[in-house]
Amino acid sequence: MSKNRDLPPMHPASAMDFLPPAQLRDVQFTRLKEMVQRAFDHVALFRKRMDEKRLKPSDLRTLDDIVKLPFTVKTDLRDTYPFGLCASPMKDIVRFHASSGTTGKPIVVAYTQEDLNDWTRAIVRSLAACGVHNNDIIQVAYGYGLFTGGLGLHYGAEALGASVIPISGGNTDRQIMLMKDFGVTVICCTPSYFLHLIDRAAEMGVNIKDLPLRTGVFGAEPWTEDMRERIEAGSGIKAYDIYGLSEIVGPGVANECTYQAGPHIFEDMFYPEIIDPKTLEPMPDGTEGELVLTTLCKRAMPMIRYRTRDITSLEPTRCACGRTLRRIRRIGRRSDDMLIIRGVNLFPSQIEAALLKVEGTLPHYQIVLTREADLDQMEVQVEVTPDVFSDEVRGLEELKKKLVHSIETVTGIRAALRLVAPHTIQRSEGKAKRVIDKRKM
Ligand code: DLL
Repeated sequence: MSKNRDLPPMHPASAMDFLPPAQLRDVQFTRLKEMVQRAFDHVALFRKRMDEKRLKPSDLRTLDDIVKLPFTVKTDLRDTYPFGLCASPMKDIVRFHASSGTTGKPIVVAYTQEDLNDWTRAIVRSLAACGVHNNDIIQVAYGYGLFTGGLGLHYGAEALGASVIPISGGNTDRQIMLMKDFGVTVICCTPSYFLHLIDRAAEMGVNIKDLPLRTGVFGAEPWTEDMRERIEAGSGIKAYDIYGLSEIVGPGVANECTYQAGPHIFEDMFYPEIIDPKTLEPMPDGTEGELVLTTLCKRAMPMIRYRTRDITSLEPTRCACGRTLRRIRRIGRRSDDMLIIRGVNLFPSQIEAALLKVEGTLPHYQIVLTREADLDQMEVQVEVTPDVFSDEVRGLEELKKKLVHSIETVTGIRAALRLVAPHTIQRSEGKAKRVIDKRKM
């Protein structure tokens, strides 16, 4: 089968990608004013922060005044759990998604029907930017459910007119069988999972290079140029970077075009800034700092100056594709301790919360991350109390089961668990070293 590498005509939804800069700023400013007014009128926390700064929505005179507005952070979502940041009445909210919070409770995000339509448009633009079109057969192997990856890509791919296989994550052999039998041309999943798919396919006697698959839309976790090269060399496809986060919408905040030169932010919908994470001062394009995003269209849950914790920079130059949208440099690290394991976000404090729910352990634990066959593995080592340690094997097995269950309930991840004797885990003089990350990309 030949791979159709011809680029399709531009999708109408992509027209916004090419707005002249002055026009883009007009759109952004108009939308920003509406967004700020909406948050001020309906979100108590935002109004309180504006009042503390003695600011009113009418104080926004130009787009640059955005820097006067207060920041929003992840703990704001935790503190107002579950619906405290909603700006729409429940009758207008049609969907929730959720992502890991820093402790036992997730953070919740809400969408009106219009929000979902906007998100779908962002995904259509994302897919169209990397040459995906209505003749494509798209395997959506991001998780479906509370995670935004599966459903986000799903509706966008359908709206593009492509044929969607909503297979969700996991079940690798079946993924490979369908990819082959259905003649899948585009796959959406985490980059590490795709590397695993390549290896598993080889074990099954399937060479992905012989299949019609030509494009991968990869994101939800950090990856590198080296990984892109490995993926492309190992599978013969083009690998594109898709970026997003639940708090802002999910996937589709930014996506690479066929030049593969960093994801373009859909700036008419999501206003980007880079700040110094220590001083919180704005930084110019080209300098590395923390990405801050403001939603310009969201109704159910507007996010004003949300600190993503993702470290990147805004490319100072225009992309050769002609899009006026700025690009972010690949996101390699975060300014907080959030880990991403097989695309699932995890804070070490969640593990602590899960362990503390179970009697018999000491508050000394370590999370060891490794990568086997391109898949992340997590082992939690935890010290048990001396009396438990001298208990029979059956008692220890019972405790282990309870801990694994507790971790799974809090984080959604099934970890390997090792009970260790009191005082086995190395003590640190300063901050406890909770995570040993042996994964290499
Ligand atoms: O991961 C949304 C998503 C789904 C993006 C599918 C792309 C594809 P969260 O679970 O809220 O949302 O995690 C968001 O994941 O702040 C980044 O730290 C990281 N992340 C997402 N995409 C990328 C990427 C989804 N392309 C957090 N490169 C973000 C690096 C990424 N990190």
